Amino acid sequence: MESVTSLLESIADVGRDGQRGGYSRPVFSTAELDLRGWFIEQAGRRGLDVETDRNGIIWAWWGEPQRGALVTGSHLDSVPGGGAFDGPLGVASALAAVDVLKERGVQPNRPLAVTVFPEEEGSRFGVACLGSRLLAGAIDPDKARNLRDEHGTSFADAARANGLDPAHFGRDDEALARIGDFIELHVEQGRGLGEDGPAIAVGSSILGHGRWRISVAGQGNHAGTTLMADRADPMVAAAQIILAVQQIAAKQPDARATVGRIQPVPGGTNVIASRVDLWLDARHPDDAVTAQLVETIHGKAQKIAAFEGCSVSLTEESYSGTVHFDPALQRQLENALPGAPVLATGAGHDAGVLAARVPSGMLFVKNPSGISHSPEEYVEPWDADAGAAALADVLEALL
Ligand code: HGY
Ligand code: MN
Ligand code: MN
Ligand code: MN
Repeated sequence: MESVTSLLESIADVGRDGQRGGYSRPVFSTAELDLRGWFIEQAGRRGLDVETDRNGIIWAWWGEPQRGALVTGSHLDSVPGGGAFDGPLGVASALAAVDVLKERGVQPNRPLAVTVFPEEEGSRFGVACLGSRLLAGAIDPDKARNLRDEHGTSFADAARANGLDPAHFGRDDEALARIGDFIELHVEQGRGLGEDGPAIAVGSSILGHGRWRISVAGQGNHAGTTLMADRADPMVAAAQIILAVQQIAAKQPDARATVGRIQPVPGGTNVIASRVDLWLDARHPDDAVTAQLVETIHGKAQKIAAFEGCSVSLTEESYSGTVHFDPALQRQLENALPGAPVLATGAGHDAGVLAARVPSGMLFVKNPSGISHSPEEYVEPWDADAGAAALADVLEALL
């Protein structure tokens, strides 16, 4: 088996982010396209037959594509300045697990496919798990086609420029029928395993999570000629709203709420902004609590905006309810990995989207600090190889 670490080292220079380190590999960027090429080449080396489906998902087949296959995979795109493991670890481990199965002389009783899903992070077009949502019919294809990146390029145009026909986007029952079971191996994001825990955990559920755009409108004006008493400054309102998000979520056990992105319009140093857009990411195990949390935040934002002479609007951009993985499949994973802890995750995954349509499960590999969506994300080489071996054990038990 080629070690997972050496597989990841072979892409270690692809899409490095100069600003904060880590990797920036947005979908259809040169970096992500290079990684797709790397995957296709690695799959070919293992004798897997590669095809890209109408939603841009790559499938690498061991055996004839047919209903009820065993499928494992993850994503290669990243958040801006993301870690080396979020996504690629699952893909590299699947390739290494194929090596192990072949070395063991395993003769699959059903086809096995390794998949790569596009735009899992939603970093370029704003909706996470876009590829798996299209496959599963979890997003209106028209909405997907018209998603735009920060330069105004639509997902349809970007996809078309990369050989896809956006007119064919959408739920693909034939492809879904091919997935008898789906397993995603992923770097752990959080400290469930911690520094001293075992290398591998089995996933149980994914917290419901969504993204909302909060737009604060004020009065654009001159920074030098507008007296402080005469201002309706949306940046001042936005700053208080961001603080309120933290204060409201901190009071709700198990809630997570983040404003990771803020965009003043026009964003000039000597300009009082006309508008400020901020994006809220809110999550909780109970969907009703998330809804309540967002409503409380919206109400507080309206009060803050009014006090600052501004107005505010909140628009939901995407929401995925809490997902519990298939219990029977989860038991099979636990049986194949005796003693592995069972963990819920606060991170969204393609496996979570697919869980609505096919039996899905996850494995997590220890990340000692738990830090993710950051250059400090890390997996020890021996844990990465333990992950691939565990995935191979699971696949062998299911093949
Ligand atoms: O945002 C998430 O939870 C995932 O990493 N896309
Ligand atoms: Mn991921
Ligand atoms: Mn991620
Ligand atoms: Mn994922």
